[in-house]
Amino acid sequence: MQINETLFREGQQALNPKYKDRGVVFSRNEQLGYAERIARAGVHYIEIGAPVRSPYGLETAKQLVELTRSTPNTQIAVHGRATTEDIDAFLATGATRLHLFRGTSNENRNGNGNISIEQIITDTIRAIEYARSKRDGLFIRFGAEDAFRTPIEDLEKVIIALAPYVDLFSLPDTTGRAIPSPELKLEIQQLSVYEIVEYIRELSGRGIQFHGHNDSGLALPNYLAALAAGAEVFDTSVYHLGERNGIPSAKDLILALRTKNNAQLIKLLYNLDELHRLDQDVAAKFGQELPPNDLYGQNVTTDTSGVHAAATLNHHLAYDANGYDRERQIIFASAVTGKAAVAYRASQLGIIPPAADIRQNAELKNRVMERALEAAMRIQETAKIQGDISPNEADEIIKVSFQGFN
Ligand code: HCA
Ligand code: CU
Repeated sequence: MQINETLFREGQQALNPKYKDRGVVFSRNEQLGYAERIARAGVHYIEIGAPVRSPYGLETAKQLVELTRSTPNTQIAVHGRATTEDIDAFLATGATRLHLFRGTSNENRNGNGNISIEQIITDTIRAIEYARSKRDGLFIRFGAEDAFRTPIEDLEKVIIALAPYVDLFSLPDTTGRAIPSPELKLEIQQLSVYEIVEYIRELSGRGIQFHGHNDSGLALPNYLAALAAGAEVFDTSVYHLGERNGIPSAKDLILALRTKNNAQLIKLLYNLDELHRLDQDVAAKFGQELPPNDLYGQNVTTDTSGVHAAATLNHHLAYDANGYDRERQIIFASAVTGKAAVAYRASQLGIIPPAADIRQNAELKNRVMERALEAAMRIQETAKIQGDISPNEADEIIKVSFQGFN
């Protein structure tokens, strides 16, 4: 599996999260800084838009290409249309990986000048031949934009005609309405990611790239379906930035794929902490914080309810199927605090013996739990009455409840 990070291409098509009346822009310095970190985190390709008629953009692109000369596992890919203008801009950057795209669905073709499928094929072949005549050793990919709303006969025509000319096909779910697998069809004519990826891979004999927008909240399941069907390259964008509600970040994709069995391998290949920091830093550029329920946020390793906290204190993986490599946090100031969390906190505060000692002494344990239950109930009640409770208030309740305990 390889990751194609599209922050500087798809990401710059996003609405600016801070001002909401303008687009996202990354300066040259920001791009160089982020690119270096993206490469270090284990990402394979960084996609940029073809710098057409932009001397400044061209210089930025050249510097990005230059930067990736010292990152052997990461290359710059240039995204562009099948026009001489875009191909020339691509060639000028010095990059060797070209990501061509063209809308193939009826909706998309209607919106883009009613171009025919035949015309798309002719233009693309001409552009590829032109690019290859100018430089050897190019890696060329074609993306059938809006692939999942493209009638299958049209998609077949494009794929069969272009297969001899390209190294890779991308199947983007541009409008985010694809479903992962055929059993999940809501309408007869809906095409699932699994079916299309598998079919086009076999038909073309080429590798498949997948790019899934999250309009229906199905982006990650769709990525998993594409992987299961044999896709090899997956598009991501830091902080999900992209048209509308964007595409998954590399961190989210990796977390969706991570299991107990492959966690070690993933750790070797990717730096999740760095990918998380990238999400955080790009969010911060727009004055935002990652949402509290971010897939790698603080919340995912906390336990709050009495049942959860008690189980986690007994076994640290009781509520962790993801193998997060960090210490879990027990929340003891809440409306659902239980006695185990309170006892744990009381030990931390030093007002009762350490947990290990209590565990070995049944009589002591009973007495601790009696008081802890009383404290937990008072914490819950206070939280409900006030509509909130701070850790300090909970600590006070715990201290009072254990007064005179020995
Ligand atoms: C877009 C195009 C794209 C292209 C993806 C690709 C999409 O919306 O501008 O070329 O692989 O979602 O189809 O991002
Ligand atoms: Cu897109």
